[in-house]
Amino acid sequence: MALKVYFAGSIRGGRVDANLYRRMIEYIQRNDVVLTEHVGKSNLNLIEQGRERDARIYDQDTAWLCDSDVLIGECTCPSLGVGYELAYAEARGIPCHIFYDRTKTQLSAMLTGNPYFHIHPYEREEDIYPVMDKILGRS
Ligand code: 6K6
Repeated sequence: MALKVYFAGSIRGGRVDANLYRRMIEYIQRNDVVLTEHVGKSNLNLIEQGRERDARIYDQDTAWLCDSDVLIGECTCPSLGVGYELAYAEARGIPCHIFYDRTKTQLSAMLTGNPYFHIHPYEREEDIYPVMDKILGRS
């Protein structure tokens, strides 16, 4: 059966890796369901539109998280929201896989120091996909 994947990536933390998120999401979507496809879209409205709109985002995202089988995060670009989602998922026992480009950043010790998280440093984008196959039970 198709897995429900919560893909986490920076939005207000910066969109420098948005195209990478899109490619990772498209790869997952070959066989599985991504609940958060919007994370890979270009032309996102990054402007704060008030707490009511943000409350709807929070409610929707936490509901999707609770419904997901696995969280896959791309964490090269630091994001408070992604950090929050990782802690939220951990508290609910949802498996969390974190990718980051080790040539570009060092991950927070609050992630690398927590044995709950599966950490996947990579140096080239093509290294991501075989690991993703294992996570998604494709190999
Ligand atoms: C509309 C269309 C696309 O984005 C929007 C509005 N903003 C958000 N919509 C949905 N989820 C969001 C939005 N802003 C942040 N998030 C969640 O937090 C995503 O699931 C990301 O994984 C994470 C990014 O957090 P920040 O702190 O980088 O914004």
